[in-house]
Amino acid sequence: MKTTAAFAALAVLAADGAAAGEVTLRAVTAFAEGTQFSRNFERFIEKVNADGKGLVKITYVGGPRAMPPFEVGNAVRTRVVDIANVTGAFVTNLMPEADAGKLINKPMSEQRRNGTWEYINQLHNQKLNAWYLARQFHNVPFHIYLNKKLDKLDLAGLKIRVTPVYKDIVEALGGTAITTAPGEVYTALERGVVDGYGWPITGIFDLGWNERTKYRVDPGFYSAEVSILINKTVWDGLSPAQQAVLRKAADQGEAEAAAVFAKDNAAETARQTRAGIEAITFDAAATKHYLDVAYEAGWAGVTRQSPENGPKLQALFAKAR
Ligand code: 173
Repeated sequence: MKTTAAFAALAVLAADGAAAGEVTLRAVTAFAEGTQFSRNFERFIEKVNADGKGLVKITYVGGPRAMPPFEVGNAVRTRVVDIANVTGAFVTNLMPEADAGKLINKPMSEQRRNGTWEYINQLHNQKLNAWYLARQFHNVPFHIYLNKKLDKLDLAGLKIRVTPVYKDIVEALGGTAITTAPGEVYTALERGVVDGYGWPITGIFDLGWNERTKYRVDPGFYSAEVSILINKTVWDGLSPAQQAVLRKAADQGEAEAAAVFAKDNAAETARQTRAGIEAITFDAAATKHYLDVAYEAGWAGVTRQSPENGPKLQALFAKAR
């Protein structure tokens, strides 16, 4: 409590000085520092700090060692921190629809043109008191990784580590879903508490999970979504020049995403093969069934969590295709 109050007091002091001079924003990431899904944010911070001299500066508090990933949404909402790198699956306690980000796999330039960004931003405003500054990562599919071989698409009897991203697909395929933060996956694999886990195509080597992984189910499905959120009160209090510094760094990250991630996806797939991780594949009909189950279960899950906004998001995303 004490720490939280102290964090908040500092943040208020810092941001209220905004228009006058240089504002300092405190940042956290929901992913381990220096790993795949934080590096983009670390580049963003570097750019803001380079371009923003005298206007805006970001202090990087760090990752899950500083704050548990599932608490990051609330920390932005209550201004315990000012700005965060986080995925929708970690903030569903406040915004159930946030998990739908995994189901839209379109460049942000397109989402900003066709109203998708605006709609999602409004939801963030209302539910998280946050401004949806940038989405990074698209075309970075999720996979189910296993330590037991499958001869058909059936997870019955298997315990799979999930977040909201994979819960519906794992259960639709008969598996037992066990929710954990990424920081608990290695130990869960080591102790045999789980037989596998969901994760994107990239990043397992950063976490050492390759040592505990035998198989990857192909193809991948959906796309990783990791976004930069800033407390809305803080955002509204910034001057146009300060906002422009953040905007420019965010735009650069979004624009670079496609090329950078396509390269990373290919490199990490090859690296998994070299590390002895075997792809489990199925024939065309079973593969189609797998993807159909993934998307049907995914949308059904979003609509179950948010009967009001689920169908609206689905319609918007269909338009984006
Ligand atoms: O923890 C997760 O598996 C998860 O939900 C996620 C989401 C985006 C990127 C990486 C992991």
